[in-house]
Amino acid sequence: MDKKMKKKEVKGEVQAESHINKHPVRHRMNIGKLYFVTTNDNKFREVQEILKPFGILITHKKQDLLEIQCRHTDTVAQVKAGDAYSRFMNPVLVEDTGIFINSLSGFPGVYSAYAYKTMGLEGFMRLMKGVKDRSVVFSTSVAFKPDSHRGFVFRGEMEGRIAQRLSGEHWGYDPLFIPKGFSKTYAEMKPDEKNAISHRKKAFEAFAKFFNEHYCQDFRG
Ligand code: ITT
Repeated sequence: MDKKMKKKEVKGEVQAESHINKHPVRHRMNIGKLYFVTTNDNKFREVQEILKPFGILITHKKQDLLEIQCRHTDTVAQVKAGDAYSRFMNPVLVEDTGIFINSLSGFPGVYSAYAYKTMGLEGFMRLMKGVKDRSVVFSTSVAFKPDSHRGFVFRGEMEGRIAQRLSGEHWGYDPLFIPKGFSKTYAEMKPDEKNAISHRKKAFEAFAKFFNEHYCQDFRG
């Protein structure tokens, strides 16, 4: 990555790193369709809306991807992107999201999907009963892999707290997460309200700026 890009990204809340090699992106290129690979329809819906104002169209590919065990969503997303690229042989976008509860030493973190399926939100409510420190970070890492030898990761985070009771009817962890500066859960917000402030919005906005600066917008979604 060139110095200019690094400096610019470090200033923001998100990271943009080439993990696969250190060559800067030198040329604009027409990348055709951009595949967003996820099994989660809610993610796709949100990301589609977040990218619209940037003129970026995505094509949904529903595919389970390799998810390794490690401590950081950046690494999980990077490996998912490698797997997605080798399956589709096309520029891909993937993401990995985790909710990190401070009083539980970051649990469930990268195991958020597993914990959600096994304990459910009621399980989390039981775990957090009587716990004073309810602070939590929602984190999304987006990995963009335009070709076989480059890869970029962008992260967006939103601090908040675990609600005393579940509220609202959105998907996933939304009914228990109250973002910092608000008194309602993500699930009680309208979709565009959540999209304006969310962890996902921050991560994809960073991706979108990078993409529009370094890659041609001439693709068909
Ligand atoms: P893919 O890996 O196929 O993209 P997934 O749903 O398995 O889809 P993650 O592993 O990234 O995605 O998600 C971890 C968990 O967090 C999972 O249970 C999601 O439903 C949940 N989740 C992710 N983003 C969320 C959000 O914005 N609000 C609420 N829950 C979310």
